[in-house]
Amino acid sequence: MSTYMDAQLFQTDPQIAKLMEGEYERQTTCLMMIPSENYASRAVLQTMGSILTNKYAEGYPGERYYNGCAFYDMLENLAIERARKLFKAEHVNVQLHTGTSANYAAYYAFLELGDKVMGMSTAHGGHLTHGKDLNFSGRFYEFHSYGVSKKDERLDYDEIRSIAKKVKPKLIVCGASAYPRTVDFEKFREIADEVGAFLMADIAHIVGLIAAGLHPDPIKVADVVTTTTHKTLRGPRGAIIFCKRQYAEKIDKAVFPGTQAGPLMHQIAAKAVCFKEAQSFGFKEYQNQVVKNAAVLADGLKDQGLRLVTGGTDNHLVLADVTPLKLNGKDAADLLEEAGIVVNCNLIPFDKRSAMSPSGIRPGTPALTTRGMKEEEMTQIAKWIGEVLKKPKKESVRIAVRQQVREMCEQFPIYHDLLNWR
Ligand code: DSN
Repeated sequence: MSTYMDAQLFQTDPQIAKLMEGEYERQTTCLMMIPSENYASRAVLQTMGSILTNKYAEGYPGERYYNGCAFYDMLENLAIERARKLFKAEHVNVQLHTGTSANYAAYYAFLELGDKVMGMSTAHGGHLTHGKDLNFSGRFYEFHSYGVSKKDERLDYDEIRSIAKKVKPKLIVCGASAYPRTVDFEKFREIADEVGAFLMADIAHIVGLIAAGLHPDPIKVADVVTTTTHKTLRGPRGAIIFCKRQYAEKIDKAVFPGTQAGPLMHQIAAKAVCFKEAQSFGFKEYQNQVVKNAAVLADGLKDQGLRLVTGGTDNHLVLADVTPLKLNGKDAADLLEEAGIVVNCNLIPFDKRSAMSPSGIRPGTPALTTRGMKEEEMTQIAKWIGEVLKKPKKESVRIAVRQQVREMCEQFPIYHDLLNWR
């Protein structure tokens, strides 16, 4: 079997091949610092770009609605067993297409339309599916948001408890997309128990840290846990759901036929590969380095005059307020991209600016750490970020940093033997 980037595509569709070549160049010569992104392994890429995409397999192993699924049954069972072992979970469903599909299916299993739910406000770091009015979650259910405290920008569990007592939700969702601190899942469990609510944890961002034992684990604490597989876990794009055994049937039915039909079996096989990689030598060291790198990056950005939300980080990302440098997050992210440093702009808690032009940026370390970068590189990158943001009118600074970024990337090659079509 060939690698996924071979000469055939160039012959069949040179337009797409050229675009892919451009993206390959971008991924290999830029610093990818969006904390939800990573570089999947060659084995994962190869599995995704394989003949496993060719077949339908609606249903579950041993109970398919299509014939010819013997190999698919075996590979889905392998994915399930590996995920259960890695996370010591009672039940796992590996068919979810995305994090949003996973949250949709979890709500479908535990809620009726219009039920009351609590989730973290997107303005404070929650995900769209945690009740945003523009998302299905905010339209189908009566979401009540909680956020972080104004004092220290951390989750305020007393405040969450008092909202829960007032609202009496059927389900509380914990977990976030832009929260740099440890989440106390036990505390959320206590609150959920006090008000008789189910507890759902969305661990998409921190799942790799959890698998490596670097962040408290909600799998035995929450009733249901959702995660993507492509962020810190470094697998294919996709998602999975864990739940207690007593909810297994409810969750499986909510996934199929409740909210999805044909599973993406090439993605499920690639998830199995990723779970194997996560149990292999080097995975814990990788996650440990992701966290160390984020801490050094945070210190470096502080030294450059950025204000860090919560003052630092416990995980893989930093949420930094760029307004002390008289910039907004969107302009900052655009300037950095010109210099080859790719981050996303982000709202910060109590932001006075809009989501399209917020006050913050959200750099993270998972992808850089996959390239083998360590503390020394993080210190240098923080300096470059400072140089670019402090001189927004100087294109020459961005050009000079771009060149140095290229040179650093050359020292930490990634996918250097994948481009195989010339
Ligand atoms: N869009 C993802 C992120 O960047 O955090 C969450 O789904």
